[in-house]
Amino acid sequence: MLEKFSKWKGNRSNHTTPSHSLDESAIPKHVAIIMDGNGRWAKKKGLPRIAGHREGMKVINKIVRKAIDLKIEVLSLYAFSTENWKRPRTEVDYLLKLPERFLKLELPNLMEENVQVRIMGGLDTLPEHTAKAVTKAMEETKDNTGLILNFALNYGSRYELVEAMKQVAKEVETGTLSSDAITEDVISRHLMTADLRDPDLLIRTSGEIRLSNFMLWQLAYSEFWFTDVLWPDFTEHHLTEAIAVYQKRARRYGGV
Ligand code: V07
Repeated sequence: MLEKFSKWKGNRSNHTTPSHSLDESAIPKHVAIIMDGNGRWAKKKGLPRIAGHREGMKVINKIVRKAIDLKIEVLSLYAFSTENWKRPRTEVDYLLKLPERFLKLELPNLMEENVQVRIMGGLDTLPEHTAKAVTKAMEETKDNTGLILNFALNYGSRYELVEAMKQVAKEVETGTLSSDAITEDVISRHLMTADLRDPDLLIRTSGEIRLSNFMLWQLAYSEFWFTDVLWPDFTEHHLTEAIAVYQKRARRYGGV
């Protein structure tokens, strides 16, 4: 029981970890974040949910800057899930304007900082204005060699797996692949993260302890860090703390 509690101790957010206490040789290369708690943040302040989403968008810049500082290679952010379509129409409409808004403000800075923007998720069922804005960002930044900023937009992991299985089945059907040759690697290479390494660290804010259909296959061996902090209140210090906890665990279990 004591062991159980000591494991959870590391999850408490005191945001006191200074980044200089991190081991620079053991920074997670791929960090994935479920940015949860925007609506709750707004409710607590007596504001409409969309005010929480807007505030949550502002946090992304700070975290991207910090990820660059720390030399994280890939930052995956869960922006919009396939389940999010079930939200009220006005909220969905607002959410799907955020990619354009974000990119209008930030694309020049992201270019400046050599960031490569990627999207994983179904672009075909998004409003045209959203799909256009993100496609433009991907094209403009495709040759950048710095941080890969990978937005999960209209993404669902089971859907991703179904699509991958369909492609694999097609290759078997047409004879380009034998069913005996299907390996974990073959499946991985048919996912939307085909050329990305698996996340080393998953962060979820706002106190929910579940994956909600996010990168189920890719997170098989990742460390998880959960915090009660709501996404609009998340700072670079929380990211540092999550990485400090990740490093302690990696030392304990030997090898990253
Ligand atoms: C969204 C702000 C962050 C908190 C979580 C929900 C609301 C940035 C983007 C985005 C997406 C693609 C892209 C550039 C930016 C975004 C949605 C929601 C749907 F290429 N924030 N953000 N997209 N929120």
